[in-house]
Amino acid sequence: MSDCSKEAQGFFITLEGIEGAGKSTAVPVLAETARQLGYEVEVTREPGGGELGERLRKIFLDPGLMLDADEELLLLYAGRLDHIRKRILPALVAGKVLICDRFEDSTFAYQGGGRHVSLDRIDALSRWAGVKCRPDLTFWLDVSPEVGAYRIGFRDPDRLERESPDFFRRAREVFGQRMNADPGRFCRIDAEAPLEEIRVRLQVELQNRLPGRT
Ligand code: Z5A
Repeated sequence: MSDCSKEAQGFFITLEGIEGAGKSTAVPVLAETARQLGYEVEVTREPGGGELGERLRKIFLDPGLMLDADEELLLLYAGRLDHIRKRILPALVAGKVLICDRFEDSTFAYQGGGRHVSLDRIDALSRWAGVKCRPDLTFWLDVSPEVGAYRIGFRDPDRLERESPDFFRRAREVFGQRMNADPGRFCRIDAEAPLEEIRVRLQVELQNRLPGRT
């Protein structure tokens, strides 16, 4: 775990990608693999994770509300601080593998890329909020907006899912930029591949990257 806390001995994994990329499908595969490697595993998500974050998630995704980008950012960081203090740090200090379905890269992709907030401004907010947790490993499940939208087409869209394909194209672009800026942390998975292929790739990548347990 980078910079989260000196005592944090755990391993922080995040999953990122646009809607319908298959993050929720991948989480149990990673959790099971880490358990088989002898780790205690905790699974969480953003927006959400902590009590405050889960309440704010309902507001954040409510299609009946109009929120501008700054209001979104402040909601996200309020929930994130609570999540870090009450769930992420304690799990990492306890030496667990913590798997989080979305984290800060999503903010840069959606509020930055999608909503056109300058990435420097988001960076400044993150610093102001004192977010020092950096994932050890980020799986970017990369899918086109068309395939992603098709996969989730059957359900009632939440507030973000009502955005245009261009919004998701910009978000996808930012995930790519963040991977290029920090290639050691990211593992890109072709999320349009068959599920079984993705499952095997996730298992192999995790086995290669999780520090051995003695
Ligand atoms: N958001 C934000 O704006 N800023 C932030 O800082 C954060 C979040 C943290 C909620 O996230 C929204 O919050 C999200 C970004 C925003 N909005 N959007 N869009 P979420 O993670 O809770 O919601 P989501 O991204 O919309 O998740 P999702 O649509 O459920 O996607 P997923 O978890 O990646 O996909 P899935 O549920 O695993 O799979 C979807 C379907 O595709 C399902 O039927 C699977 O069986 C199928 N699937 C998955 N993989 C495959 C493959 N390989 N082949 C065929 N079918 C597949």
